[in-house]
Amino acid sequence: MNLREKLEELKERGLKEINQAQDLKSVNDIRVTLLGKKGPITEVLRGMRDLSAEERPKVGSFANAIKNELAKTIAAKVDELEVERMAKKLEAETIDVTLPGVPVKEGQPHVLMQVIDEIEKLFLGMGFQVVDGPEIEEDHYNFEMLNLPQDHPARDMQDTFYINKRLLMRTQTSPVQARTMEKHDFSKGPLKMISPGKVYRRDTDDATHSHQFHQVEGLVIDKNITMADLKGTLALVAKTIFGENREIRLRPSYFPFTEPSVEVDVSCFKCGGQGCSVCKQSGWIEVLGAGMVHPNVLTMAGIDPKVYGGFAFGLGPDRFAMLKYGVDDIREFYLNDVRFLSQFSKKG
Ligand code: 2U9
Repeated sequence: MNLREKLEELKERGLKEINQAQDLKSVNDIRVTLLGKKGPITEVLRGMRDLSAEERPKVGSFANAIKNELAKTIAAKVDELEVERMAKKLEAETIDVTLPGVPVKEGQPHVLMQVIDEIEKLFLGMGFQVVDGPEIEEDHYNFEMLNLPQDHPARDMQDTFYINKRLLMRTQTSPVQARTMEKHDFSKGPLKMISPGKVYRRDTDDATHSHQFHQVEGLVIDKNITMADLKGTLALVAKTIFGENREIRLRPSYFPFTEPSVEVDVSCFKCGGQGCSVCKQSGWIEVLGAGMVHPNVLTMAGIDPKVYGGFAFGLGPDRFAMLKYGVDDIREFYLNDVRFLSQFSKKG
């Protein structure tokens, strides 16, 4: 067989193999074996040494034409297989947009946060600021600044967790108010604030006590503040949380940081004041404590009680939520049982 015939045969064999190839890897293997440096065509070309000077260029150009034809066929095959591969891929990845979606379980803020949010919205609307503060607090701000000096008997009611002699888990959010009062610049206007947050008491947990619970305390300090301001503000809180037709009444009480002090009852939202099991037949439910800021508290914060006065109040969102939703055990709020918590979905 002469060189031409050998080349012709290699071409036929190559074309057949290329056309039969099923995937890109096989085509690439064929290319390397057929056209590579150690391949049969190169081998045949080496034999050109023995040809006459007249024959050599002819066979050379014939060999190149074959090489080009094979390379072209390989490129065409590669394109064809690429198109096929892409078509298969697109078919496999087709998304049926008409399939029904997978429902996403939507959560909601914890019921206590919902109550706190509602109170915050109300006070923000009245121009109050919402202030945060540390939960690990200095004895000075938690007690001293609130007219509860060392050994004051009222400290017993707020027994708490001490970190050391100076630091403790705050028993109320009033220290946030004490810190804010100290810094407030009255030339810029009155101080109107609420401080919501977690507080701690060294209590034994039961249906109505938790060692950690929440408070929202409020404070207004300006010239000419009276108990009428206090009563109007708290009536609005009662109506917002417990319903439009609620009324409030004030009873005398005692807190070390306010004088005079009051306990505030709201007319029963269940029976409207007639008497029922919720209000223990009295028509009224105790919901918060309040009073006019004690002159000692103002003085300790560097405010002149002869010029400025104010009112303060404290409420428990836990108690509010228990009343509002008929929850009979405060511990439910802290167990994080989704079956309990999901009942307070805003969507109902
Ligand atoms: C400053 C001055 C006075 C905050 C007040 C109460 C009355 C009160 C409790 C009710 C139930 C909190 O949730 S509770 O445990 N609070 O009765 N709190 S007056 O008086 C202040 C606060 C800050 C500087």
